[in-house]
Amino acid sequence: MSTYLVPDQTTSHHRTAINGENQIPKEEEEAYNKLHEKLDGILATMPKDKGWRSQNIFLYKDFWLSSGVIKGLLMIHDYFQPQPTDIFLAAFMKCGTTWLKALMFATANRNRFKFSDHPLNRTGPQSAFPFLDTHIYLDYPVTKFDHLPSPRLFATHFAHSLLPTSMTSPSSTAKFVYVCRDPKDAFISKWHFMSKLRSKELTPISFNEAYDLFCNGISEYGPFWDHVLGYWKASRESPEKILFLKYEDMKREPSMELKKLAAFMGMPFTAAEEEGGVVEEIVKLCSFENLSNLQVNKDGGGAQKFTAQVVVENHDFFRKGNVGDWENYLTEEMRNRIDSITETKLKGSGLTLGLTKKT
Ligand code: PAP
Repeated sequence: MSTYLVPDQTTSHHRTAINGENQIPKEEEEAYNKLHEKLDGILATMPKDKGWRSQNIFLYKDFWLSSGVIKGLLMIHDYFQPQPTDIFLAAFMKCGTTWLKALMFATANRNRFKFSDHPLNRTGPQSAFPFLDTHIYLDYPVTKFDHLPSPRLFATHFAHSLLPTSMTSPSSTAKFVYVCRDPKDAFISKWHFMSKLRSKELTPISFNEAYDLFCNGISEYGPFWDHVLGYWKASRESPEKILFLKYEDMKREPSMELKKLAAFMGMPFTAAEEEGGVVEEIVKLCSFENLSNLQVNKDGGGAQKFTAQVVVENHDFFRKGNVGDWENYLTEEMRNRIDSITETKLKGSGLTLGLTKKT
């Protein structure tokens, strides 16, 4: 079974068919096979470039994606049925998904679990709710997510424009929480992470090469700036549908940002909860210090299966958790290049990102 449900949450059967265990409906299997043919056809015609983890990534509708997540995207379009109460956590890679996963899960379930014996402390945030991009197909042939409690929570790295309008249109009541980060820190974090995941059969990707690719927008789910701008513009148009957060603000004022998050999710903290210290309890539970020291997040403590080939140790989602670590890696020239791309790309949007010194 997939590991995305915290054990206490529900143990009920949450997929339609599992190899051999259940009968896979014939039509579903045929549709799945057709989708694979479609994927092969699409990949054969798409521009490709160097992947950071795998050999190649493909330019699909203006964003660079691995073949695995393109399959996930096609499936989201073909099979995923959003519910009006769904809340999606969206982010470019390495911008705060792990942290927000913990915060959103703890906030949504704050009346179900005791902080002294919280399931997040046993399972870690990765298992709290599904990563839509790959969990949609992890349970062969298609996961329907029927048994997730309401509101269903999902994470995705897909750009706003790639997702189906059933999820993104302002008329759908499903919500998005988007978290972004200084691109310099996102780059450093991504280089460390992807270097670990990179297939040992491929030559390692050097720091300078990754830097150039990143600046040119070529990295999984990139270009970074287009990703951020898509959600930023949508959040300006429909602030009730998309909450736009910054990692740096959350580091500076976690309680304030958490209150914003809870109100947006439709679950504002009551005066009694605030007086009772619930906000601080959640901040503490979800802090880098607490989560990174859990047994399940230590080296060898547990892992997440994203595809048949990609299994990531929980430990690898925690590195330093700081703002401004880029200063330890980038030369003045490198920093200026990223900052000037950011300035040019975001010009006139009303958004600023990462142009200030370390906080
Ligand atoms: P993902 O894209 O693979 O899901 P994501 O969780 O978005 O990764 O980002 C990981 C970054 O968040 C890491 O940053 P670093 O490499 O600069 O250290 C990780 O350390 C950091 N991180 C993980 N959990 C927390 C947390 N609870 N608080 C603050 N930062 C965190």
